[in-house]
Amino acid sequence: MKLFYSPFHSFIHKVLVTAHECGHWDDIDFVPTFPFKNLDGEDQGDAYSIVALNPLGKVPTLATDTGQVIYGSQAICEYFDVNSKARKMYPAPGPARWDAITRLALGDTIFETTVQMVAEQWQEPEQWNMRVFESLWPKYIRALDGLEQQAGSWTDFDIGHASLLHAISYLGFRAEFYEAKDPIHPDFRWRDGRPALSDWFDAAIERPSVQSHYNKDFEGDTGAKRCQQAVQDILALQKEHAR
Ligand SMILES: N[C@@H](CCC(=O)N[C@@H](CS)C(=O)NCC(=O)O)C(=O)O
Repeated sequence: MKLFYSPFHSFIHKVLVTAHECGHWDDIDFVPTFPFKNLDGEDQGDAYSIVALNPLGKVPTLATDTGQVIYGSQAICEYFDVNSKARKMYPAPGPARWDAITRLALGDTIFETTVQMVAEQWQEPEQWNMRVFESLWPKYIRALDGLEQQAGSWTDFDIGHASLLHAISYLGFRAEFYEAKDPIHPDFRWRDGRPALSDWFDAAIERPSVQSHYNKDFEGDTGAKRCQQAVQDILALQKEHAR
């Protein structure tokens, strides 16, 4: 199967963690895809476009060995889990599951809205929509403070935890390494005042599924031609399986 994704490993990817935990890592052909290069249009045009597979043009997008396309990180994680060759990331129906998928929703929303803040700051400061920052920060602070209360009791590692690693690592990355400082919390450090969450994070990132990619450079071909060849391969596979 092929996974179209941004090979940007300065933060943790929930889909990569889940692929690894469920024993699919070695079955995946990772296809570097940079969807935002399609938007700036400067040097890439639509070179990394995957709209022939996914109308949203978003990563992550998975294509199975029969050419079936699955997109949306939640759908991909569920596919990996249902077909797991190792452990399960989604607990059986019951309170533990609702808790896990609620944390999944929380982490995913924090990640996606943090991307929204980053995109806001691609513009000149005078064009930033302050409402974006003003509305999001109270949510993050409430969420992180709530997680601090829970973190000490987490013993398992489920899909909700993978999503939280994704969200928190990206929040931290944005705060520490992005050039444009946040207009409300310019020196934000998620660890401050949250020792239990911080300890949990440090232990969780030792998992092989996180070490598989976190802070490690992608070592394959990241070129647009490779991406387009992979798109063509999937389209050909789909024709073959439609016969
Ligand atoms: N809900 C989607 C969100 C994925 C998403 O927003 N991907 C971004 C990169 S982080 C993207 O591909 N953006 C390109 C675009 O919006 O055109 C998921 O969880 O997979």
